[in-house]
Amino acid sequence: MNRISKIVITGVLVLSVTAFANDSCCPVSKTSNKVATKIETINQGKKIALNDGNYFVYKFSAKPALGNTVLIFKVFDANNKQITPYTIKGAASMPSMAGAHDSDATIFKLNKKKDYLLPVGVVMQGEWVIHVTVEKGSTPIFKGVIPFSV
Ligand SMILES: [Cu+2]
Repeated sequence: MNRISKIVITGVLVLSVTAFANDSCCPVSKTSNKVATKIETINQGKKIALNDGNYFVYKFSAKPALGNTVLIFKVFDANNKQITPYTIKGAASMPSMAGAHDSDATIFKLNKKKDYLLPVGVVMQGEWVIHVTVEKGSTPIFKGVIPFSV
């Protein structure tokens, strides 16, 4: 093998390795719009990864009790900057009382602090769930369920 072809081959290898490295460094590209295929049970205060490299955390405004409580979502990019690129929807229900007090999927409202807020009306004691969907454009990139008891 002469010197020139060695250089050319090395160059091609370096290029392909670089391309591969880029892929493996960022498996979730900013432009991916992958539809969520499962429903994850998510915990208050934990970082929950989205499939585009961003993440969110949630909490309740206060420990859920009879009456109104507010579910608060905060979304961050990979640099921990708070962002608001999504439509987030939530629907509360009691699994043991199918249909009895299910709320329709409601869009979280943004406040000035860039928090996503969803008021949740708790009308009786027992086990509740809130099904949440994070939509990017019209693609549901995340589906989760938040169980809580009152
Ligand atoms: Cu009930």
